[in-house]
Amino acid sequence: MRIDIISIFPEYFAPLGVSLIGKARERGILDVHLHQLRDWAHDVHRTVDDTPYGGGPGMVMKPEPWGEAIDAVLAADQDARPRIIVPTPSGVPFTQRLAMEYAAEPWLLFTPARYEGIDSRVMAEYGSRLRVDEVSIGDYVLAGGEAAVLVMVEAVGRLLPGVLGNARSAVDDSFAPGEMENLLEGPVYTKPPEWRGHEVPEILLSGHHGKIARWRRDEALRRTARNRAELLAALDPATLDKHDRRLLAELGLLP
Ligand code: JEB
Repeated sequence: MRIDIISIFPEYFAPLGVSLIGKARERGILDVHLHQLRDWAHDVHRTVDDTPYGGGPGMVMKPEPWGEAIDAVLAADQDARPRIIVPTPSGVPFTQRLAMEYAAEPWLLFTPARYEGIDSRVMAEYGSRLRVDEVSIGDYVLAGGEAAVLVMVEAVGRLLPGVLGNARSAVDDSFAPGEMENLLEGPVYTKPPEWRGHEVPEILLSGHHGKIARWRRDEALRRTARNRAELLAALDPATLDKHDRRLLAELGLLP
């Protein structure tokens, strides 16, 4: 997969050289291209922002540098078109489903902004020619889109074939369609079996794989009920077995 990122802070993306994503790049699974937006601002101060039409606080990013920068990225391959992802607090929620959709694309272009965001005509211009998604990573306000891009590249990158070892597979993830959809993962433990008086739950040491799977599912249901009631409400009743129903009834969570 190719990923292009246009930003006034390309140095913000140094973490993409580290750990899982850094390894994926070394191995040629991920090809990341960073671009300085100001390279396409031609005045002496390399200005990328201006005052908002209609008044109000803050500044808005000018369309011309973004247009030239995006055109230059598109020109890198005449035979392909990237999916464009614009982080914004007013976008559609970034979910595991969207991460999986992005992981199936050959080419992504991220356009993290600063100030109050990008002049909306940039999204209109490219939205008429290619797919442009305005996406939010959560209901809180960042100072710019860069951290959101780091989050999305990590969520997408770990789904690419060959990035996670076969020891761990993305099908076990919370939020992934299937078994764990709308279920949080329960607690995890490693050695030693006792630490500062806290014991590892005995069942995990028992070697009874069937009982362990059942215990883990109970813990996942309990944790989901406690931390994310709205996810529990969204559980497909068809995915609940009789043990699930009994546990939820014990917790007073079934009609
Ligand atoms: C993303 C951003 C700003 C109003 C407008 C702009 C660019 N979940 C999220 N929270 N905040 C952002 C985001 C995502 N994705 C985000 C891009 C930009 C915030 N800002 C600051 C603040 N309020 C500028």
